[in-house]
Amino acid sequence: MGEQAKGETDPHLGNSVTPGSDLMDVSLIRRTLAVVAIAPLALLSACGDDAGPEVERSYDVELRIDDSGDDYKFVAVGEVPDFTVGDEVTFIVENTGTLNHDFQVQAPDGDVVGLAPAVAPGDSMEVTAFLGQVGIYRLNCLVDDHLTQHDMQTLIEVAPLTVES
Ligand SMILES: [Cu+2]
Repeated sequence: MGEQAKGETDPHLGNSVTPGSDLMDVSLIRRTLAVVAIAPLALLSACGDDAGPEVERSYDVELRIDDSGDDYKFVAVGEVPDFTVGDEVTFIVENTGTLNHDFQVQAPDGDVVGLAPAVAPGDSMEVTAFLGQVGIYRLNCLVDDHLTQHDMQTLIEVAPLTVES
């Protein structure tokens, strides 16, 4: 005991310049570090152009299985709303068909933003999804070959926010 480690001073101390950073990044980082050094997440959201995922309105949409002979199709009960970015939608899907179905909400970029496990005929499922992107969302059923063979997919279009008049 008592023997101390020798020769382990760090030769890199004081020489930690990161190569490859462009000047704008460096000055931005320096400035923001001084302000929010402890809260990188706050920094991220503060820098977002679109104010991040904020719920503009919430509503339910009821769906059921098509009863006109196509058991592999979700249809809306009543009027289809004008889906708009920022909407938080609770899809209530009643399995009025004769097969098990599940329900997946897929965003335009491919991310899955909602998923309900399969339910038997007569049961219903509920998924709340935040529609944070403009574009085509896909409502899929992933049970067996429902999507791959029977194209059990309903598309909804999410429109940009418009200025209220
Ligand atoms: Cu299905």
